[in-house]
Amino acid sequence: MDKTLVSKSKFLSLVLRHQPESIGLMLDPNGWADVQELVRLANAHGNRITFDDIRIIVSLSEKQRFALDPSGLRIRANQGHSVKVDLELSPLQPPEILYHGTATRFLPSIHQSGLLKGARHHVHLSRDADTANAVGRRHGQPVILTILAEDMWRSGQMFYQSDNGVWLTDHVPVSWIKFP
Ligand code: HQG
Repeated sequence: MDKTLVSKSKFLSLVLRHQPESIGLMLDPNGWADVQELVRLANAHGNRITFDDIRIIVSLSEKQRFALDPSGLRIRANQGHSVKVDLELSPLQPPEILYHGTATRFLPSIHQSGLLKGARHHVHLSRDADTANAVGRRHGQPVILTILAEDMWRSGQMFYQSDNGVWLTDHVPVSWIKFP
């Protein structure tokens, strides 16, 4: 994706996950926005974007950050929200092991409180260590934590999977984390 599209994609993340009100956009209770309205409001606020840009970003995003509904008229972010939306995720049994990438500077605090969801709806976990490493690198010197997900699930903790395959849970207590 070229630089212009990357910055347009970041703008979509901002308005569909965190600050729809920054352009006066309304998300429905399940996080959907009307694409035409999004385009109109974005341009009215100086963020140049077209319907075609959106279609290209949705299809090129390697992480499938966004989804268009079957009609193609509505769009939402698949995960990562800080605004309150109900993605209607169904609880699901996780694989035995999941990974969480973080930065070494967060380790003392994680040792104390486990993994916290912070501003997001959930703690984000990955199926593979490479993805976790890339997620951790965004915050500093990366470190990969191994999560005993299936045991945690058997103990009664809920897991969900977003439409783009990210594993989600509320909180990972220290007892289910294997530190390197
Ligand atoms: C850390 C991206 C101190 C946590 C990625 C992380 C992901 C703690 C940071 C998605 C802590 C939060 C989410 C504790 C957790 N003490 N630090 N007790 N518990 N942390 O960005 O998981 O590109 O909110 O380890 O690919 O990094 O946006 O979460 O380092 O899927 O589509 O607090 O964002 O996706 O950072 O990333 P974030 P994340 P997108």
